Amino acid sequence: MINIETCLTPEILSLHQLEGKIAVVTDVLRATSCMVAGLNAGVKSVIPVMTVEEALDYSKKGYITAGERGGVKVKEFTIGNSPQEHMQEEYRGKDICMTTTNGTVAITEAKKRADQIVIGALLNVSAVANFLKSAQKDVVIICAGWKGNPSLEDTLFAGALIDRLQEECNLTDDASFMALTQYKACKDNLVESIQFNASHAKRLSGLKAKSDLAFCAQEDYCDALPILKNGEITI
Ligand code: 3SL
Repeated sequence: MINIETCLTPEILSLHQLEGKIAVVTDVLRATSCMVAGLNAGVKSVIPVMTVEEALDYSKKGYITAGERGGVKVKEFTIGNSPQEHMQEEYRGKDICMTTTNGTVAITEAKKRADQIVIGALLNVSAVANFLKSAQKDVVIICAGWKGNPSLEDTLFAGALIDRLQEECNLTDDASFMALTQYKACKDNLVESIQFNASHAKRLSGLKAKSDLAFCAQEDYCDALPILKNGEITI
């Protein structure tokens, strides 16, 4: 049996033991959805970094720069944080360096202690579940949330993942049970639940990123399984 726990915001990550475990990091809106969709479309690798300055250093080495601050593309970067941008043909075979408000922060924190980091989104949730079934190691699902707060869409991802693992896992905390219950309550209307109730969906609608919402809320769009190794995310 796999023991699963869920960290609803990186703010309380210090309360979770990551050593010896697989961390599944998610930021459904939109960082990990961009990584999954971009790598699935042919991007070669993604390096997640904390700061704009670090990303600009990578651009001197030929990396494409990607990401946002406050949901808006960083002026000096090549692309922002919309999956549609990351999937463009011109980035096939390219290395991307990415920094975002919450997603890349959660990945950077997780990699300090976890044995292995898997990048999850609703887009690849079954692929992540299948990987965890074969790995048979304990798991911490880390939700990037929004500036220290939990977010509905990341919690729904945690629930969707747990739902797919139910037969072979023990839920070791209340957060996992809460995520599963929430997912079961809205799995038939996932897109609408996120569009109408998630605070970040409202923020993104204001930023004219509405089409990203429906895209990122799709379950199992692909079976890409991005894994972080030596600072680099590849499939
Ligand atoms: O916070 C993040 O990592 C981003 O995904 C936020 S946004 O959707 O680009 O605003």
